[in-house]
Amino acid sequence: MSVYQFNSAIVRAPAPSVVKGLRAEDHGDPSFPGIQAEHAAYVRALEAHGVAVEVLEPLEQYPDSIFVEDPALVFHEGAVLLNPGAPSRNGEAREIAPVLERNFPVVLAVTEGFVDGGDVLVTPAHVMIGLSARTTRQGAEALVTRLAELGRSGVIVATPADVLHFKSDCSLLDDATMLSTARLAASGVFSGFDVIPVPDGEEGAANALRVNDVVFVGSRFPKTIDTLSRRGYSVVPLETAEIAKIDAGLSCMSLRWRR
Ligand code: CIR
Repeated sequence: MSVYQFNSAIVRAPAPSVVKGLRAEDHGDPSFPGIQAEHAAYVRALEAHGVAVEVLEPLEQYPDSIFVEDPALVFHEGAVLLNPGAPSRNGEAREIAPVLERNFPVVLAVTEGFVDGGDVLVTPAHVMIGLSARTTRQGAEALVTRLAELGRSGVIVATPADVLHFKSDCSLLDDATMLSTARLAASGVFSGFDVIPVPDGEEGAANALRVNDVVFVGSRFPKTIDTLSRRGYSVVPLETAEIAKIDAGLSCMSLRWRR
């Protein structure tokens, strides 16, 4: 079973406070109806491709809580509660803990250091953990230990400077192929993979999402869509212009696993 075969997902509906979500550079607040529309289309796309989606209640006190990928990591065999590195997001782990308890036979936790799920890339051989402004070495080492308890191998890698999350710059397209920005691929971290570089100027497209037989890609990135289509991938373009204003892409809005 490939690591991108999913039949279950958890998402969280956006609260009005999402327009105040964290961002590295301010290009103006996103629109709430715009984010709702992008989120709804994302949920529909998951469902259309064979994924049963549980939609959690919005959390007004946590503007970024729509990005459920960051406080947890999930697998068929169990879940890991993470420890988000942004102070305004740290409480999201406590909010999602009961949801994990309800869905997974085993729930482990990272309690030392900090880890955001956006820095965690699951590949067939290893779980890659990118050190970043959100993920500390202590947190990454704790996650490697938790992963070993689940029978998985974790490797700690670097995230390019000034990039929010490791997965802001890459996504797994199939068992052997990685979509990556040139800046991340240049680090050599994907040796052993066939790397498809995202075209210049479309760096934001690197956070795509393989789901079963399709790849979700931001519809703002025509060159990437063309490249992947020519390589034989079945691309589902999704609007991301509003969530991009708060530094988000397509992996961050769900936790996905094979139940
Ligand atoms: C944040 O800065 O935490 C949010 N505004 C964006 C989180 C995106 N998460 C992800 O890529 N996994």
